[in-house]
Order: sequence, then structure tokens, then C-alpha cells
Amino acid sequence: MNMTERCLSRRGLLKIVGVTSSGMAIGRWLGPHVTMAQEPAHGKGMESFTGPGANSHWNSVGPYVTEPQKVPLILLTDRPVQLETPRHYFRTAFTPNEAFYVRWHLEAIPNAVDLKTWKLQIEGNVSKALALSLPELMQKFKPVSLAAVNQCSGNSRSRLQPRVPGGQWGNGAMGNAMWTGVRLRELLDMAGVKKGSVLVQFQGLETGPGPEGLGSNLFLKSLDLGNPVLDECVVAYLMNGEPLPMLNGFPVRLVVPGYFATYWTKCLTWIRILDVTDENFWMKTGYRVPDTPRGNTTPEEVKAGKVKTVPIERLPVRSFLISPDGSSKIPAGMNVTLRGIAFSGFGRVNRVEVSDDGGINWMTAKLGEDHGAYSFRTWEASWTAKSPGRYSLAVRATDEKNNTQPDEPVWNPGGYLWNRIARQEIVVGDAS
Ligand SMILES: Nc1nc2c(c(=O)[nH]1)N[C@H]1C(S)=C(S)[C@@H](COP(=O)(O)O)O[C@H]1N2
Ligand SMILES: [Mo]
Repeated sequence: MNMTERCLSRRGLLKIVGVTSSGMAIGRWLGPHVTMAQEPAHGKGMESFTGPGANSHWNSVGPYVTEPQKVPLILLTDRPVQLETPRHYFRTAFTPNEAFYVRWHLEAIPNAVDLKTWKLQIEGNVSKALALSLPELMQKFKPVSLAAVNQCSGNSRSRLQPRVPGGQWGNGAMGNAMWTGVRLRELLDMAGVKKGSVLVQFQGLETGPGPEGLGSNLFLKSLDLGNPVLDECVVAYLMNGEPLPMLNGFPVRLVVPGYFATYWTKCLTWIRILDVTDENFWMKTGYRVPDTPRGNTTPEEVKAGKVKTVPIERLPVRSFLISPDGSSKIPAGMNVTLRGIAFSGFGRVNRVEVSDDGGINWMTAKLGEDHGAYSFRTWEASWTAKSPGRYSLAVRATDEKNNTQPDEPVWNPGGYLWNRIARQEIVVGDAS
């Protein structure tokens, strides 16, 4: 048995090459097309991931690994486990649970949670501390559902020049899901937030040594009680209609719509009302961005100690071409459908445009179904390259607040907030 036979049944193979069951080829032009598709578009080997060509890899370059409840995903680090979602899972508006990326900070993450003993605690500066079991959360409160993008602050960090420390994510540290659970506000109201409180702090089940010398063995995040986003937060026990995978925070996680995932505490077990500011490492030192437009600064300014920082918050507008992915040549004159996704933490995406001439002319893409302001929005556009050559397809999204993706890079020491217009090289071949 040769390789091709092992991978594809005869019928499957015939379907791909466009041969009907009677053995007739559908149109002779399919012959050369198939040959071309098997020829890699990039004749050269793997391009550098560190140099100026870094943008040519959509995902990071790690090996694939299979963790419990997950399909093979791209390994970024194994202690703690960090996994990136491969590009093709973004063809749809909702990212499958088993392909959803994974990011933890501390090593001792739970392998299981015993629901007989597990309770969500609401404590601190409240009138009545609460301890609620999962059945109580499901039965005592009205379930709410909302689609929201979970994106790591460091998504696309590998694009930064000069490089910054931290996980060198490609573009796959993001995902969109339909989250179902209890409104955080209802839990806070039931416990009764006392006068003089300033923050609500979130803590999950894991522990482990934090960054060396800084001694933060708990991952703690907090939000100001005056922040209106608290009214939109959901303590979610369902992800795309199913229990959350352990690695994505079973049994419940916080969903902070429009905000970076650093606040989306997994295995959420303690909700704590504080009457003092939160000076813990993950608020005071980590996850902060320069208080400048786009969070931009320079290594020189950082060295000079001139940069004032603020906690990272909302997702800047972004868009991606998902297919075609540049892995095969497209014959000149063939009409192809460009497909992708777009999102913004500041409101609905209401325009996606594509350019094949370096950003001189832009054509408007057709938007897919609207699943809400904080969801991925799919888009598609029809494209024909008339003549052979290398094309660079650029995609740009604009949200309802008129935020548009810029064509300038961003740089800050955390490697956060990347949202430059993304490009995909496509090779168009001679079809005659
Ligand atoms: N308990 C806990 N929750 C957490 C984290 C963590 O380390 N521990 N990391 C946060 C960060 S920075 C990210 S990017 C997201 C990743 O979510 P995911 O693993 O479900 O994709 O979880 C957030 N919630
Ligand atoms: Mo993150």
C-alpha cells in the first residue's frame, strides 16, 4: 500500500480530482489544477520565524500534541501547558471546544474537579458570603448565553520587532464560543457588596511558583467595581453548549466580553470583594500596557523608565484571511472565495475590506451572520487574479466605533495588542 492509498479511499480520491463515479473527468482543466495544487506555493524551505519574514507563518511552529479532551494542537510550552489553535479551525464563527487554545500561568493546574465538594465562593467585603454548588448555579439563576471572543493578550506576539520575552504565539491564541452561565452581577447582588468596596478579585484552582523572584503562587485578577463591563460578565458553565474542557476552566470560568482573556479566570472558585487596591503581581506588574495610542512605545523609552502603564483591557479590532491559506497555487483566471473572520472588543465589526495591490484599492467583503458585538464575524469576498504572479492579500476590519486596523506595527515590552493589517501571500500560476 502506498502513502496515497493509505490516506484516501479510492472514492474519496476520485472526488478530489473531480472524476465522477462513471470515470469521466469533469472538464479537462481539472487535470493541471490538481498537479498545481500539489506543488507547494513556497518552493523554498521553511522561512525564518525570527527575522523580517516572520509574518509568513500564520501559526507558531511548535509540534502538535494531543492533550485530554483536545484534538492535536500546536505546543507552545508544556509546563504549564500552552497550546495554539491551528488556522483551519477559524473557518467557522465558533471555535470547537476540542480545538480551543490553552494558556495557563502556573504549573499545578487541576486534572479533575470533584463536583460533590466543589463550590463557588463569593466572599470578602460582602453582607453574606455565599458558597454555591454547580447545580445551584444552574438552577437558582436564569441562564444567559452570549458569544464572545477569548483572545490572549500575547496573541501574535511573535510578530514584534525587536522580539520580546514570553510565549511566541502565532495568530492562534484566540477563539470564539457561545458561553452560557450566570450573570456575575446577580451573584454580587445576592452576596451584597458592602459600601467602601473597590474591587472584585477572581481566583481559580491552580497554584504553583510564579515568575522567579516575584513569588506570586496564585493567579489573581481583579476588576474595578465601577467598571460597567461587570454588568456584561458571565460565570459560564457551558461552552458551545457543552461542559468546559478541563484545560479551558471546568467547571466554571469568568467571561468578560470584549476584554482580553487575562481576566477570564478559569476554574473560577473564589470571587472576592476587596476594599483595597490589588497589588498582586498579575495586576501591578503583569498585563500592563503603555498608556499611549495603541499601547505603543520603544525599547529606548522603556529603558529610560519613561513609560507610564495601565492594565490591558479591550481587544483592538482585527481580521484574518483563513482560506485560501497560500499552501497551493491558484490558476490564473480562477475565481476563488476568500474567507475569514473579524472581531473587536469595542463593538460590532461593520466593515471588512480586502486589497490585492498593496493597499491602494480595497474591496468590501460580505459579512456573515451577526452573533453579537463580541463574537467572531465571518466574512467572504470573491477574488480573481487575472495574471500569474505573487499576490499579497491584505485584510482590514473596521468596527462600529470607527476603529480601523492600521498598517503600522505595535511594540511594547509585554508583546500585547498586535492588530496590524494581516497579509497572506498567494501564488497565482499560469493556467494556459
Ligand atoms: N485560572 C486561570 N485562569 C486563567 C489563566 C490562568 O493562568 N489561570 N490565564 C488567563 C489567560 S492570560 C488566558 S490567555 C486565558 C486562556 O484561556 P483558555 O486557556 O481557555 O484558552 O485564560 C485566562 N484565565
Ligand atoms: Mo493570556
